Amino acid sequence: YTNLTLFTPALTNELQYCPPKSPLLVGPLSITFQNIPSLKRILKKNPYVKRGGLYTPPHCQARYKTAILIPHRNREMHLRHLLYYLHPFLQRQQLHYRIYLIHQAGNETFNRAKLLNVGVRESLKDEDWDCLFLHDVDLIPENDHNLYVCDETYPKHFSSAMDKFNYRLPYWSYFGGVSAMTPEQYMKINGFPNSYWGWGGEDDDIAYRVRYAGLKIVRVPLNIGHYKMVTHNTDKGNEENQKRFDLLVKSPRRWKEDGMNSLEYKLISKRLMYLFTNITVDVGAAP
Ligand code: UDH
Ligand code: NGS
Repeated sequence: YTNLTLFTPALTNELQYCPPKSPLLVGPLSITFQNIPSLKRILKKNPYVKRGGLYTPPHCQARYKTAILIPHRNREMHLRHLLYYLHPFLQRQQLHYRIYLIHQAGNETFNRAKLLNVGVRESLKDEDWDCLFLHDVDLIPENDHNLYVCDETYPKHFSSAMDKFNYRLPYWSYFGGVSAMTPEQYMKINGFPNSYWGWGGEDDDIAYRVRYAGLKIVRVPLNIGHYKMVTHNTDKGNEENQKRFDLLVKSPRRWKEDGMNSLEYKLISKRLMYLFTNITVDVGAAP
């Protein structure tokens, strides 16, 4: 009698877990960049996405909670392409998810890795995410069997086959583009280095950190990890970092001091936009 009264209401209110494999997946997708979709059109196609770019499957209890962190400045058109494809993609995977844009304020040199550290710190204030996706704005996944879920044990590289590299890795230790870690894995490598200003090298440094921390990189198989890149010109304010080779040499000595444990920034705003959460941050400037 006691058991019944205690458990019956809960049973009727609680949704069942989503199936281990989503029945909504379709496999390879056709991605085109001919028209830039308007935000209004993207909104209309995604009526269940809540403010802040948050989604919870309506008919079942999601098995995973994934935060997508996108470093950003001056790439609004790329963002529209990405949101247009990524929202439906993640919904077909029946994930509980939220898309965060980490926007670098001002005109100082761009710092991708530090923006991602900020994204991790800020997004974990909202929820205990199972998985943190570190996602370039110009990469669109081309197959929805590429599940946006972390590997329980190791950092995972997702963009293993990008069109611009002829659907292969550019080199075997490549860790750029799209990767994902559990918060625990991210803290174990002390996050990303804060000291790479401008283009290049930070992703290689992260790959090194994974090894220093006694972990390794696992990858999505090449036939599934297909990504199409929106082509673009070189960005202003993200010129090649001349110090990157020097920083990479010093990486084994620096990784424990430069990362999440030394992260400093000024949060300017956190706004719940219709299709994403916009975290605007002053990350400072290169010394
Ligand atoms: N990003 C911005 N704004 C910028 C620069 C970078 O939003 O001004 C973000 C964006 O999410 C981008 C990511 O940082 O996808 C990585 O930028 P990237 O320039 O390193 O990589 P991407 O693949 O371009 O976009 C490669 C340009 C090749 C430059 C070659 C220099 N030798
Ligand atoms: C390597 C860079 C990486 C970069 C990769 C692909 O050389 O940061 O090329 O670049 N490493 C160094 O510069 C040390 S790409 O073809 O996407 O422009 O991610």
